[in-house]
Amino acid sequence: MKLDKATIEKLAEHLENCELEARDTLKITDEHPEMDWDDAYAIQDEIRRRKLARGTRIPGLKAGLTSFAKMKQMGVETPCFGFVTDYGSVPDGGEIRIDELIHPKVEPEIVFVLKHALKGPGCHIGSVLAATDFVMAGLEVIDSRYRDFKFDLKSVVADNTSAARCVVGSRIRSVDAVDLRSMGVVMEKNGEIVALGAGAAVLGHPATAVAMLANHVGARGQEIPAGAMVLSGGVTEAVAVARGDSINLRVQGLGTVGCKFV
Ligand code: 0L1
Ligand code: MG
Repeated sequence: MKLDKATIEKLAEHLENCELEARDTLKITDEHPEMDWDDAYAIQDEIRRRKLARGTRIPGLKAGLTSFAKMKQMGVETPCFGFVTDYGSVPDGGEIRIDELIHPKVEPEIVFVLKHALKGPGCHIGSVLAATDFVMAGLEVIDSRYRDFKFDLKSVVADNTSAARCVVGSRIRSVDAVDLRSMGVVMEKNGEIVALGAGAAVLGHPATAVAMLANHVGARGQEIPAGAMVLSGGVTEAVAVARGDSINLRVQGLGTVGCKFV
């Protein structure tokens, strides 16, 4: 690690305030170019600690930058990992207030809910499928706190991988009732198709992203707990939204999920 505890706490407070006040900022590596990956995750962990201390619940974890399209867009080869909050979880068909966000984008996700805890090292697709209770369709609203999306991956990790809101559908399916690789995904904005994909766009199989997350948290002495939901990552590129937009996602075998920006 290159940053001391006080700097990590200061950066976490700054990024969390930007999130809570819907205020943007310059990327933190501008002032701290020496920052390493452990620092980036330590800042994210400190944001999480601050929220837990205030009574926020963390219903799940997320993998980000898992689709080949998004990795190409960001020029990276590895996913990143973050967490989702109770106040960020919106009911299916619910409203999301645009004035609580900076420059939101929406992406389609396949969401896993675990019946058994998962902890790396050594997790693979099989471990994930065996530990999964059911899968659901989901929308993730990402909202990078960085001005004009000028960021690098370490800054994004520190900023809890741009996590902002998520919506999950109500149709649940066991993993053997759907084909997670070939399942089609169609996302519409105001009735127009804006993104199309298939489960395999997420690292060849969305369970791979969950296995990578389990190996990531395992390397840090943690686990994905039983009952947690895991957002396996955007199947397509994220789509920008504005006040008045309605998003509807259809995932083959998993029904629909939607939200409206007000
Ligand atoms: O969920 C994700 O794929 C994280 C994306 C982080 C970068 C961005 O805000 O576009
Ligand atoms: Mg995502």
